[in-house]
Amino acid sequence: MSPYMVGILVPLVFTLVMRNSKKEKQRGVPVDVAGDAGYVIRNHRFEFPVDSWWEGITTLSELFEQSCTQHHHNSLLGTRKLVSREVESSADGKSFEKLHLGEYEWLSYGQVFQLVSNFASGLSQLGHERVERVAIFADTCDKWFISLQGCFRRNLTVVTIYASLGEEALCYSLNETEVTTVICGGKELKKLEAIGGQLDTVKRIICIDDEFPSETSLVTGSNSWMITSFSDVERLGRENPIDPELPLAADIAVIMYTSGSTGLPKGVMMTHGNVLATVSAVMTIVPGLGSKDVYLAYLPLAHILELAAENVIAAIGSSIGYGTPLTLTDASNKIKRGTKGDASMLRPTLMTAVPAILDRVRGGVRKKVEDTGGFSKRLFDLAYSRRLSAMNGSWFGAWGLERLLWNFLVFRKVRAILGGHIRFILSGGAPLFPDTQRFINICLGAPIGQGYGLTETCAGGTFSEYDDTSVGRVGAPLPCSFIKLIDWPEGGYLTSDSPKPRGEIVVGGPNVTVGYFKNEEKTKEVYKVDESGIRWFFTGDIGQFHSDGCLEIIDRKKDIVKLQHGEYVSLGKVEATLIVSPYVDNIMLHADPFHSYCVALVVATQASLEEWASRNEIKHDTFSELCEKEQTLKEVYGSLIKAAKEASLEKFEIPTKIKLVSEAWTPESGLVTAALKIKREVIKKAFSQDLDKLYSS
Ligand SMILES: *[C@@H]1O[C@H](CO)[C@@H](O)[C@H](O)[C@H]1NC(C)=O
Ligand SMILES: *[C@@H]1O[C@H](CO)[C@@H](O)[C@H](O)[C@H]1NC(C)=O
Ligand SMILES: *[C@@H]1O[C@H](CO)[C@@H](O)[C@H](O)[C@H]1NC(C)=O
Ligand SMILES: CC(=O)N[C@H]1CO[C@H](CO)[C@@H](O)[C@@H]1O
Repeated sequence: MSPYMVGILVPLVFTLVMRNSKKEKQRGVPVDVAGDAGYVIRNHRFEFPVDSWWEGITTLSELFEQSCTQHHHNSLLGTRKLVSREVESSADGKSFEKLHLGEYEWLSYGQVFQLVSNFASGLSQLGHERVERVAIFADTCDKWFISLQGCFRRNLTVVTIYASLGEEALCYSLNETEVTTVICGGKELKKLEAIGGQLDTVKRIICIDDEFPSETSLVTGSNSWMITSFSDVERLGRENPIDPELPLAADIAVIMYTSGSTGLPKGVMMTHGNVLATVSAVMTIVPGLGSKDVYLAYLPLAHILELAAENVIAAIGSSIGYGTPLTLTDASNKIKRGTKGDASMLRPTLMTAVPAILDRVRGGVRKKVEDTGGFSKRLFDLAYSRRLSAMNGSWFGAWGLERLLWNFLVFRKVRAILGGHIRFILSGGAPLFPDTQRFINICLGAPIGQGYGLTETCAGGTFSEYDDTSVGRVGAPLPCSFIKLIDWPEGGYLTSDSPKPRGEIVVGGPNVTVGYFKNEEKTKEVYKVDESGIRWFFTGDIGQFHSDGCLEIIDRKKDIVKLQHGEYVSLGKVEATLIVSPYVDNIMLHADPFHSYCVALVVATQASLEEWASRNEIKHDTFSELCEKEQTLKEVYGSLIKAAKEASLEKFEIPTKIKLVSEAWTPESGLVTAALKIKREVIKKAFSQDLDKLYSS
């Protein structure tokens, strides 16, 4: 049968039985919060923010202990055994490490609980005092989770640090929190050694890579550290057990360092109650969570999304299998050819992902389809477009049969990339491209729940429900959050705007963290408690509510944008740097969280560019023609690079592509204010096609 026949027959048969239900579901509802300006929306199912999903449970340690008792024999933590490690070299002489990894080996809830208790006792035996803080600085793995729970059982606050923050930030955060014990891997230990002379408070290192020689001491600068292996601490605790000292809901569980927009990292303090509220909210949004689920863990645990997700899984009796971003699929970089990646070995039902990873999955599938070409490609395209139009109906419509058919014919193979059993993907950290969301929805046949939340709100905020097939929005408030919009008159966003209320997004509820560590000033600036006792965090993001109570992010209050990989770009700063080029009359840098780089619109200075053209005998009739020339673009771009280098901008701050604009931006054109400040939103609209082109070429 040709793809065209399939194309005619299948729609015909299924259109007959297809019914689209178009009635809008109300996902968020307005709520009156006493004595407060702004437009507030809550989750449609919960009248008050949810603190805890579990009766009588107020801390993460209580939750974990209860789950271990209930699910004693279930598998909890799985790690793949290393079969062999090989070095392959490519044609150009570079060498790559390839891993052959075996089956998952599991620890049961009962076993993990024992390890956690032992580790907690071992920490005390090592001499770690009650009031001292522990830092965990390592890749995601089972010992990370065990260490975390171990610290909780002693009411110790755990400091986490993004591995990507860099040396200075690492030094800063360990020093600021006066950490005395650092739990790390062998790789991280090398980094610590390099800055050892500056880490005055660190006394003990617990290395979780077992091959590391234990009971050594290391002198770095004027400091000396005692180094112990994880298994020795565990053994020490097993031989000398002591009673736990459990925390209360208001005790600080984690201080999580994230990149700050001004350079130095900020430590966000989260109580057990905060994290528990987020964990509880996740319980309500993933349909049918239970002990049969298998979760693939590979994102950094220093990220609140991953930390909350693993605590959810460990609370319901299901299993966590560990992997890494470089060994995720059979085709991953570090996987030895012909052996299995983490996903196909584990066959998970649940995953968390950040947009960059999903973009990569989509790119990989697209490339494979293009490379194969022919009938397969046409069939794929047909199936894709059929499913795309079906998405406009509902998820579980009468076209379910057609979905089964396409899944069998086409998408089964795509699903196999992630093991074939995925039923829900949680995406967070940055907004997901609508196209990618659609692609993953269709090819994996699994809904993606997309969240909006910040470390400061303990990842609480909004969440797009599993049956919401719209794209580009971030969903309705989580059960643990109220979402409020407040006027921002300077930016022209008002809650009285019609048809959609717009304004700065403020998140309130038990999920909102207590503030920044040792930074009361900043805390006071962005956290506020209202008359009714609800704690609010002012995000600086601008949003609008749709009629069904879902939120869409439309702008940012400050000219600071977070790129896809988490780096902050201060638009104003970079523009001020680049405008020194003699060819630049005006410039608007554009950056957004969908891309890892930025682009710029550059208004050319006619006089200096004409002079350059005549000097170099570049023929042209009009100035706008000159601006279109490849040579001109190169010359101007070169001058920008020079200015950027002189001001030592970071690589991600330098636009990778520019568009030369020949007409000046004037107040009359409406593109700049009377004071000649650029109006970003207006320019963005006026040049939207050019911007799209810059990103797509
Ligand atoms: C937990 O530790 C913190 C900080 O050391 C302390 O203030 C708090 O009282 C402790 N909680 C309990 C229940 O002992
Ligand atoms: C560490 O913190 C102390 C004060 O808490 C400060 O005096 C010192 O300069 C800091 N060191 C580094 C390397 O940041
Ligand atoms: C889905 O519906 C929207 C409007 O409701 C329309 O703009 C869009 O083109 C539709 N998409 C498909 C693939 O049918
Ligand atoms: C830290 C914080 O905001 N705690 C609040 C959590 O929510 C409960 C009830 O909503 C409040 O009583 C706490 O003050």
